[in-house]
Amino acid sequence: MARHLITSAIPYINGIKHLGNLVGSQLPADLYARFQRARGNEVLFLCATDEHGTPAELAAAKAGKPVDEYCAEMWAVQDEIAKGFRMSFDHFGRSSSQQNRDFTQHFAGRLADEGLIEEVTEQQIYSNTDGRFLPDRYIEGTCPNCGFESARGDQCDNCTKQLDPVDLINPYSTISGSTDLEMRETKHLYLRQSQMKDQLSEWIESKNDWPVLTTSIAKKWLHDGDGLQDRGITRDLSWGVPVKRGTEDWPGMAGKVFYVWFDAPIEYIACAKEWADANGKSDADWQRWWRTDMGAEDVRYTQFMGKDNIPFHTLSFPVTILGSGEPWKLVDYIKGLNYLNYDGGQFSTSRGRGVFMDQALAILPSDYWRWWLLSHVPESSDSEFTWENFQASVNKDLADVLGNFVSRVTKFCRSKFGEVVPEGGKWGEQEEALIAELTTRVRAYEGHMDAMEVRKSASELRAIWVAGNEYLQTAAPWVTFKEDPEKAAAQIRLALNLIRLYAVLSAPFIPDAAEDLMKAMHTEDAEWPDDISAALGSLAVGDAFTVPDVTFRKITDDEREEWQARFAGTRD
Ligand code: B3M
Ligand code: ZN
Repeated sequence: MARHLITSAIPYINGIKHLGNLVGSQLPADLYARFQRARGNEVLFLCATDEHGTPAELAAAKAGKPVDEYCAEMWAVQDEIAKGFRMSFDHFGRSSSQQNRDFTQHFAGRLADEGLIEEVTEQQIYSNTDGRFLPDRYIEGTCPNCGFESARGDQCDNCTKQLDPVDLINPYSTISGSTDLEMRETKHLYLRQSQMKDQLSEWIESKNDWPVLTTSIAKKWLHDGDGLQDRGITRDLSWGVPVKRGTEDWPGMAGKVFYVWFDAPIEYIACAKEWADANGKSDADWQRWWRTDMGAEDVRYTQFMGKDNIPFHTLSFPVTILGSGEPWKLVDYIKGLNYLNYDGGQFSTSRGRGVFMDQALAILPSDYWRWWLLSHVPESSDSEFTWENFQASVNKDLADVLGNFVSRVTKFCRSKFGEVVPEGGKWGEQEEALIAELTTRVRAYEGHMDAMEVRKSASELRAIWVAGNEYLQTAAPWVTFKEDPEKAAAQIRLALNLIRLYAVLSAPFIPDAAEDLMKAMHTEDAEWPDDISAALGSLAVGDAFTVPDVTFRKITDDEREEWQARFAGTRD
């Protein structure tokens, strides 16, 4: 039994996420976690909210709430919505947890002891109008790298370059819009990433099985221009993890906090401890996932994230854990995702453009969205959501292919044999051919799922559904029944078993429908079909079933038009 540690990038706390965010990390991570569990492997799947930094402060200010209260409320909202989309997290943590404070301060102390932290007195941008320093998102301006006009102080959304507020051209305060800015002296801690450049390069070079998207972004920031720069890891803010050296005060750093991108990835570790603490487990229980001296050397660790997050996960976070000199588990595989666009433009949280997770669930059950999003995941390039495409995929794949198969088989059986698996007849050539095809396809599906090739997995699964439909069409039990009812019984027995097989194979994509089908078939046998022929004998002669309600309904043209219009503008 293999052991999989799986983390999804932790979403910012500043509001409900849109479908682009969902498909950019949580959803493919959930697919993989569900698949690995279904194969009988041991999985620890973690996610959390990213609660520090300027995004949280700005959103709380906008909501007119104290930031800690705002975060607690939004965590509950995000948790509820994640459940709505059936995210199978073992724990949904919070980066503002005590555990994460402790780890963050611990790592800073270790890095300082290893000589990897430098104290720098520097000039930072201070807003006279706002009476404060303006780190990160408190300032915007033109990107010096690509010319994008609303680059944020910490990173350009357009070209993904990590920035320093002082790099911006024509900067202005995002609190007041003021350009009355000056440089003032302040002291900060810098992580000496440059010291670890060789070690990091070697590590990245060894990852030749990683997606090109991931390694190309990592190598770009390692080698391009001035290469790997040292990074400021503290800020003049009040919300965040207070700067400490381990448990000791850090001289000259009172009143400052760690930079959000320093503590956020550490939450992957802290979240494992939160999970253990919340479930009455011991330290050894989480350490066996994270400490190579405690059993984590045989864990396979996979991270999922959007491409804008790749530099932090391939460079900054590895520097933090490698630099600590302690035996922490390093990531084995990074699945980087591109962007999903919305109807001719970008999804945008700040502009409220696109469909947000709560809105999506209000109009259709999560499986409809999961199927479309995963089968159109922005894997090798950006992809686009359009209502036409959504309607077409749902109606064809889910309603016509899978749903229709289930409905025809169960209803036909009920009318001719009753709601039990019928007796009689034997499998012939057609059945053997189907089993051979399914065996090939299921092995291919497993291969793609293991490799996190999400689109290929979805199309293989669709092909597996189609194979059943084609079998039904050619076997035509409704015709066979007239001359040879025994043969029709054998055909329907196989087709009923296919429904169970489909439920097991499809559960990582559409868990609710899979569960409904299992219930309709009155079975709890969720065993993975290592042997297709044997798997098609799971439901035995005489076993009862119930004709299920409509598994997937079609989206009408009227609905499509209505939703298209409703989501054309921006959310208020
Ligand atoms: N919160 C950015 C995002 O939500 C950031 C990810 C942190 S992962 C440690 O896309
Ligand atoms: Zn840029």
